Amino acid sequence: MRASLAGDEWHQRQHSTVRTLLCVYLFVRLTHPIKENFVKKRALITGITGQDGSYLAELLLSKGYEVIGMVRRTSTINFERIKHIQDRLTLVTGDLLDEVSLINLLREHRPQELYNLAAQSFVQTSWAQPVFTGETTALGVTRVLDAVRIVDPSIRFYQASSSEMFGKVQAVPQIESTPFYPRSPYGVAKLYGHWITVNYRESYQLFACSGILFNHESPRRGLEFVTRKIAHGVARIKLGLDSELRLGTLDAQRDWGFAGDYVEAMWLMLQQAQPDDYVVATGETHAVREFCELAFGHVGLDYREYVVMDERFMRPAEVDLLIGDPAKARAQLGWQPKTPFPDLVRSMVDADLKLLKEQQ
Ligand code: NAP
Ligand code: G4F
Repeated sequence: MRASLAGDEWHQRQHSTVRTLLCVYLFVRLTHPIKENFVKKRALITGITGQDGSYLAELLLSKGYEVIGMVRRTSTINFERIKHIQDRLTLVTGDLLDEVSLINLLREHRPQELYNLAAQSFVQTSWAQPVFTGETTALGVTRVLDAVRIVDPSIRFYQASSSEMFGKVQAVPQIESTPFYPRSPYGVAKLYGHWITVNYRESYQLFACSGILFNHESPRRGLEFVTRKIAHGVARIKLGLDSELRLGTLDAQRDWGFAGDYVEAMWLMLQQAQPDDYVVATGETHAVREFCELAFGHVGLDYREYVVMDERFMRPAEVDLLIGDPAKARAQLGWQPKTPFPDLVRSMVDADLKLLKEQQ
């Protein structure tokens, strides 16, 4: 009887100790939440000063990421597209041509995600500078991947691949398994970047994804690309600053989407359980001529009165037709484009009209 009472007392004491410890634990958890809950995810973007880099940086900031942007040294600073968010970014110097700079950046900043958007991205220039294009757009990808492998193979990696890899059309619409047939030094370089991404995934088990993105545009597009060239040209003609717009072929067809929609697909790829490759497109195609028709039409003009064909803008080999099927991205990432083609065209013309009026 005495032994059983002592046993009861012992149990009661045990319960009370457990209760006290539980209360202390709950108090500490409530007043000092675990640090991990507050640790921001950190992402590194190469090519942050470009069109896509600026939209991706905005997206990641809105999701609470700490964003590190890699910029290359230039004689004049070129932060036009990111100046509105610059105080929320950490900008660091590095170059795709210099692997040491990439290794040092990863060692110092320890990102969990890396978006490799930097490239010599203008197709026409790739014929004039094929070696430079290969160094940057092809070998640059190996340098970044190798830096990841050396410093921290757990970093999730996104490679900005391109529908230019499909080149000479082998099937319509193009999907992930459509055979590639690039038609420019740029397309060839991107194809190398795509396969080295797949190879590092399979060789070193890196979480490496290749996003095969079709053309995506915005008011932040570089002035040399045809959509922005047309939007800007239309605005200049409308304001009486120019009387004609000189272009190459009007027959080429592209699957044009809005860049702001496409960066979301990049992010989604790195949030999946497994790394994979995805086509990102609208599923619609339009000729350059249709872009002209809509853009000029938006300000009440007829493109046929202003557009002049100019041999200088013809390419040694052309990609005649691109149209992607984003079914895999829709099914697995839950991604779909939100911006209709006519809205995209009109928004680009309106933005250039506004810009030029502000400059007047
Ligand atoms: P973009 O506006 O031309 O931007 C390219 C970026 O790369 C710029 O920030 C540029 O820096 C940087 N860069 C170039 N060479 C570099 C080097 N050696 N080291 C470090 N940075 C360097 O291109 P985007 O339209 O945003 O496209 C982003 C990526 O997606 C590119 O890789 C492009 O090829 C690919 N892509 C684009 C599309 C599209 O339709 N936009 C479609 C498929 C794939 P600076 O500002 O100093 O020049
Ligand atoms: O706007 P573009 O220069 O884009 P392109 O060559 O399709 O490449 C873009 O999209 C790729 C994805 O497929 C990206 F990987 C690449 O980085 C880049 O962003 O030319 C579009 C079409 C071409 O057929 C071109 O020959 O427009 C035709 N075009 C006709 N006149 C012109 C012009 N292109 C340019 N840039 N300038 C012209 O005067």
